[in-house]
Amino acid sequence: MKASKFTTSIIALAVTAAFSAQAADDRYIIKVDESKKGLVKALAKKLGGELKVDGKGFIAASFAGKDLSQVKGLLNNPHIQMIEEDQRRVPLSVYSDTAGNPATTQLTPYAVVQSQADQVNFNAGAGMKVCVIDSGLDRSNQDFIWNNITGTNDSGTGNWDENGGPHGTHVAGTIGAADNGFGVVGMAPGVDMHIVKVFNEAGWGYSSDLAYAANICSGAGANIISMSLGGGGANSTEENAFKAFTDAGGLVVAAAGNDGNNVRSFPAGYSSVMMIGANDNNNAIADFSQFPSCTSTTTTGKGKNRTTTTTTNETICVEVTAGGVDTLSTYPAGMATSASMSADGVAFASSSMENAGSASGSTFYMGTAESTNSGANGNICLIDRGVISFHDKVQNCQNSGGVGAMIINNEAGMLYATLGDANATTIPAVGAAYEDRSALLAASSAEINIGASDYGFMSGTSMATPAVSGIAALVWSNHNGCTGTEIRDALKSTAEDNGATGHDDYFGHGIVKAKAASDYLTANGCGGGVVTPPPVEGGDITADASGYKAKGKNKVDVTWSGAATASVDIIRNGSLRTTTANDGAYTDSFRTSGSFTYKVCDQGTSNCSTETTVNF
Ligand SMILES: [Ca+2]
Ligand SMILES: [Ca+2]
Ligand SMILES: [Ca+2]
Repeated sequence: MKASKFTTSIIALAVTAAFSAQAADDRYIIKVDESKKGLVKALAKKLGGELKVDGKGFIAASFAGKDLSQVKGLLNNPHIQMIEEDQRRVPLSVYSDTAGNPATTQLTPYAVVQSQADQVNFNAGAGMKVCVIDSGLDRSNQDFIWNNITGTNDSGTGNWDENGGPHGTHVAGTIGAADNGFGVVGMAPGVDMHIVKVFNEAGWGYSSDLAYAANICSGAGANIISMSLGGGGANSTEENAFKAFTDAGGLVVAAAGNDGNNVRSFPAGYSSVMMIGANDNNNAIADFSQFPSCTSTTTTGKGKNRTTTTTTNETICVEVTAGGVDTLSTYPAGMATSASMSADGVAFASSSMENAGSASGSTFYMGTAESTNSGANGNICLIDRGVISFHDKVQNCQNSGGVGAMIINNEAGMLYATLGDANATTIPAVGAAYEDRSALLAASSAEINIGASDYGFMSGTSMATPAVSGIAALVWSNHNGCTGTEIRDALKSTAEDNGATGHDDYFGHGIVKAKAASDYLTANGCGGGVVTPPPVEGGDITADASGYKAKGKNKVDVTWSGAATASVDIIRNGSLRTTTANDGAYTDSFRTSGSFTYKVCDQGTSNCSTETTVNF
């Protein structure tokens, strides 16, 4: 079997506009000559406008009850360049990463919030250990509690703590990056990990490598095996290795694959291994996430006796999903490129376009930057997307003396772009989200940085898999009397249904939720849905119920003694049927058939008789 790693370069943000285009709150943007802005502000105020935003070269104001043409009519002034509706924008992403520079600030990847990992405390004393079978974890990254991490060298792939590409380091960070004020935070921060390096840059491994690795994980005392890898074709040696680990109480988690088709990958396809799909930050399935069928067919007998049986088995398809599109995590030091920016000292999300470096200064709004403008000299250019190429915009900023460029999207979401192959510019340039436009234009200073980073983005079911492994460790650390299979069942029972209603091939049970799973185990015990009812308190009340038919109706005579209150509650099938005088007898009457369980309780208390069942 070829085991190819499951990283995809597809940055497929299918963010179709989901915001309203209607004019909102009678708000308008008025573009003005900056030098005459005070005059226009005074005019707007005089005409009943209420100033909302005082930006560079524009203001935003509300005019109660006025439509666009009325406002244009009111504000007929030569210093006004343009008036347009101030559209209401809402955040498109249900979840997003926190913004900032990970070298100095700890960022929370969106999947942490989406999966409720931030709502459960990791219990470091529980001794959870996750075994990561991947391309090594590079010791150069500082965002790990290295004392808690061990590994196994492999003669074929080299030292486990030297990266064979960034994949394994990224995966490990999603599981257990430390909660320490910088970098990122993992699902189970600081969890013990054992690293088995089965890949190097070439990205190859074999079934036998994985079977061997499973034994190493077992020997290292791991509770969980996390494999962001897979390939086609089952192999009995490999399957037996993971089944043995599971049978011994462990949990094995593996990626569904990134080909966006219904092919079943292995080891995820084995019943003993939990298959993980990837969703994005809008709770949508990743377009690359594989979705094998949950049905399998087996043929028995020969000739006329040949029978084909189709069985449904949810352990051979995707069981749950977690965030795996544009996942921010750890890289070997300096191997990632990242951008960070701030405006008036506040961090904003940004994307790296081109030209490593740092720049800071006053902001200068260049519109769409179709020509040079001496006002940009020494400043950070704020530029709207549109009309000319990104490269030419940055070139015009630079030729104007600008020290850095920020290009703001003209449609919803973050602007991800480059300056092209023939880049002749040298100043750092970043993309910015449309949603931040007003705030950015209102800022008077900005700072942008593009550089080699220890943190970067990857997409793939490879990124969703360690998210689930880490969440399993997090939940399990609070319920460490459970088995891996019980943790697996709890994660499935409490996953948030998405996509087609109910269990489906893409999401399985849905997006994992750590808090819900932990609460579920607290409420139900490790066995989950098998609820052991509390012993029925007989108290002093004894009761009986007998059913009969009369005039086409079902009748039940309930009789009791020993109740202490003036009235008693008659409980039928767990719900209050009536409260009646404590006179020892009540007759219930109804037409529906079925099974009816009665008990009698002191009014408003849980002091009840035992239950008696009557069937019609
Ligand atoms: Ca950290
Ligand atoms: Ca499976
Ligand atoms: Ca579903």
